[in-house]
Amino acid sequence: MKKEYDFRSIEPKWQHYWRAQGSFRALNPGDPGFDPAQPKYYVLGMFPYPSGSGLHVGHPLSYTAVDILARYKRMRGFNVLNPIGWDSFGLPAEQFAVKTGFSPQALTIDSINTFRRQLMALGFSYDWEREVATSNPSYFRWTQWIFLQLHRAGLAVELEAPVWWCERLGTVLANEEVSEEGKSEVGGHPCVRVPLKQWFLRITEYADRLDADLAGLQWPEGIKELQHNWIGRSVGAEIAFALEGEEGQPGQPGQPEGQPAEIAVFTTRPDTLHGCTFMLLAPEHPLAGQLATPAQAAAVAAYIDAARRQSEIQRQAKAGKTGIFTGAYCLNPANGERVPVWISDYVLASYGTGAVMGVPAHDERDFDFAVEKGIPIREVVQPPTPDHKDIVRALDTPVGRRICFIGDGVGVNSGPLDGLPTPQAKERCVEILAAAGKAKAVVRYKLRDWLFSRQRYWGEPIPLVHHADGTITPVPETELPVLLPPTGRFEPSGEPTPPLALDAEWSAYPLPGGGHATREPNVMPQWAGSCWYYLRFLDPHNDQAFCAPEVERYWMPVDMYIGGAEHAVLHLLYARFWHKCLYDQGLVSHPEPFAGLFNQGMIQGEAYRNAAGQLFAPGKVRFADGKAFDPDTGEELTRQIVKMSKSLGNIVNPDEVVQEHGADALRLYIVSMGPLEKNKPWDTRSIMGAVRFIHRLWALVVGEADSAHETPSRPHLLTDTHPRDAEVERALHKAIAAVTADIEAMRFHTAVSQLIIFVNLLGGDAHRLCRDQAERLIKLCAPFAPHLAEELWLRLAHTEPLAQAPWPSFDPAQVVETEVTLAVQVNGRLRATISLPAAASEAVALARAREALAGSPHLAGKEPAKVIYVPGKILNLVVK
Ligand code: ANZ
Repeated sequence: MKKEYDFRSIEPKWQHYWRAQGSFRALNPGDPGFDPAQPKYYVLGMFPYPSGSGLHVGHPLSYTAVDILARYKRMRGFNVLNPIGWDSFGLPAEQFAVKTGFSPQALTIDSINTFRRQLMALGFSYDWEREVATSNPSYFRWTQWIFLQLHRAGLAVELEAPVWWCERLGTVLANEEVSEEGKSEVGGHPCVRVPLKQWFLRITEYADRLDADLAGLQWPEGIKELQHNWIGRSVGAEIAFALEGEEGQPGQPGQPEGQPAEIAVFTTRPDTLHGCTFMLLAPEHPLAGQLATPAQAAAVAAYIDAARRQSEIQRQAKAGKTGIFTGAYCLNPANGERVPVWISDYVLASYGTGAVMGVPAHDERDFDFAVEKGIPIREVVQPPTPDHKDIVRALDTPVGRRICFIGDGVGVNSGPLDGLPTPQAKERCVEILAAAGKAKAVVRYKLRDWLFSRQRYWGEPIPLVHHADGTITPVPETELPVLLPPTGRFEPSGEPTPPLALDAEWSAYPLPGGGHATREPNVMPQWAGSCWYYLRFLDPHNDQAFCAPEVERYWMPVDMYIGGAEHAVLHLLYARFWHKCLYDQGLVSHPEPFAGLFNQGMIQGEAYRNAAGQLFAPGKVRFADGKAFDPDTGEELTRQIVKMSKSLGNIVNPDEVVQEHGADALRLYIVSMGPLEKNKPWDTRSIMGAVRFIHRLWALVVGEADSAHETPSRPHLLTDTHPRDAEVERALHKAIAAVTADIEAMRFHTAVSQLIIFVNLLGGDAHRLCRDQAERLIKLCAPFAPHLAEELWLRLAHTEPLAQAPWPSFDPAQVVETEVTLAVQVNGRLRATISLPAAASEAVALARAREALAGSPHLAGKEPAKVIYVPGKILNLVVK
């Protein structure tokens, strides 16, 4: 029989017990036993995408953090909601299905089973009754329902937008399936972007509120800043340039249809209008193809075609600016000058108006373009000093020195704006032009409307129907969910269409009066399901509504949301957007979903390097005396911090760690690695610190007892008669105070050190602990090492589980440092140490020092010439 702690039998025992007892069930208003007086705490870890390869160590880090909070808050008397589910639609399952012939459904179920088993083995206190998966029809029925509410509110619109199309493969591809060079990941075939009708959600309608409401959130400042920049509010003006030959007749009869007589630009620098020496259109601008003069037509068409083959990101990242002159001119509304119209792919069709007034003297991209194309550069804002830091380019040209100054200065060469400082010049310019109907002040956002349709199989079908007359109607709510056809494999059609359109039987939507309409063939993006899952967790089995209103009112908002910083922008912004739409329709009670947010850092990998630079995975290394060696050559190796990667073989599989050391050891180690928010390297050997701590605690409470029998071997812990050690008692109060404060502040690594310090203070002497001290110690450990804590609790002959026991309290009086040790120096040399109250006066300190030094030669009855006293730190006596 084993004499030490046997996590292999004890951990699964408690996992089954908690499950069977429903220890972590959260009660909703209306449930029998629900106590409305209890405060609520909703803690949520970002739910995982159940990939085929199982959990990664990053998952246990954030989920352990969630679990510590959940267990702690439960012990503090909160009604805690700690749910888990699966973000189970997505591209990898579909790609795997196409490759192997398995259905994505079957694959997803397999992956979920693996993830569930792995999370259960870590002892997380989830309410498993609330498990959801976004790919279950009972879930996505409501994703579709919410989409219909957005559609009804006019927030879903159908527009043409480019998709990647690969002629050779005969399919539309996702961005992730196309390389940066515009080749398909499979086979490396060339791809082009072709326009297709797609659905957009009008998130830009909410840009202002998404930006302004960040202020009220308890989120890391860095994440708020990222969202703020992503939304990218910019204040400027829209200015109209008439096309040459069409001045003064916008919208006049006789004008060719659909061709406006002017080009509108968006600018944040209207004050630089007099310095505009060219006009730039995005290749996708409606006028781009129409303006070319006959001489330029072929070159313009070729340029536009080439631009289609590149993504916006590629176009913006390109070194060097390219462009083509259309041969046409427009007129500067400020001074009537002729301005040549160019097309360039550094102008984005989707931002502003898709047209830019080129001001090379004050915009660096325009400067580079003008230099490249030999366009004049005219200074219209004078820098405050000749060597100002905002002068970002300088070039000597045959016609003189030209600079690019992007800062604020004073207007020059600008008629009525001359002499005006930049802020006033901006206002004045818009005022003058607005009076003539040629400009208006506008606010623009970087944020674009959300491209919401995907030409995939493994997603939620968009529940709309297209009719022969071109109208689009929602699928009646009673017909939801719109299910996927049973197979995900379709023969390529040779046309850029979504795969669902190829299933004729599925596509045909029978009309009540006979005949058929066509189902919308696009599916939703993976983001859709995660936009509202935190709401479904509240009421996951409700088949009348996505969530009952009284339940939503009780639990929302989420008090603490924990996940990776990679979701700082898209997921968090999309979820906030949906939530605000639901709020506006009166379907939720609070305008924001996540009151608190915390981003955990990444866990990095380790590797060992030899002199030649070759890297070894930790498993391939021999360790001795705290050093690492190449097992073949004996060469000593140095430790390196690297990314975890399959090729190096240094990916840590949580299953293996649990099998070898147990879930509690993994949990303790993973949160003690360092601050939760920091990136930190996994260190295979350091987990032994956690293992030793567990054994030490076991030995203190149980000793040599046979772990197969639930008997304690520390009889003194079963009675209340064992004497209480005052020093231990004081240290315990300090530990309780510190661990409590650390958990509240999410400093779990220092909380664990407090526990270790306390246990080490006992020096392995179990008899320094009495029963109620052991109990409080076990409770303190419960959030971190719940299996061990639960077992020790049982060994103390408790019949009620620890999971529901109250958190220990501390006496503040015991926590203050009453006595401190003070160094006494004479003429700068340490001569004695004395013990005295921390706040003792100088007179008291001096009297104690005299006592301590009585009879020593250092003071020898002399009166000190000077006394330097820093309470709690030092007493220095200067003796002549
Ligand atoms: C003229 C000008 C002169 C500009 C100058 C800047 C400096 P933010 O602040 O990011 O909103 N711009 C407008 N639409 C564009 C598009 N579709 N693609 C690429 N660039 C575009 O930037 C607004 C500025 O970005 C605008 O102000 C415009 O250039 C450019 F001395 O207009 B500016």
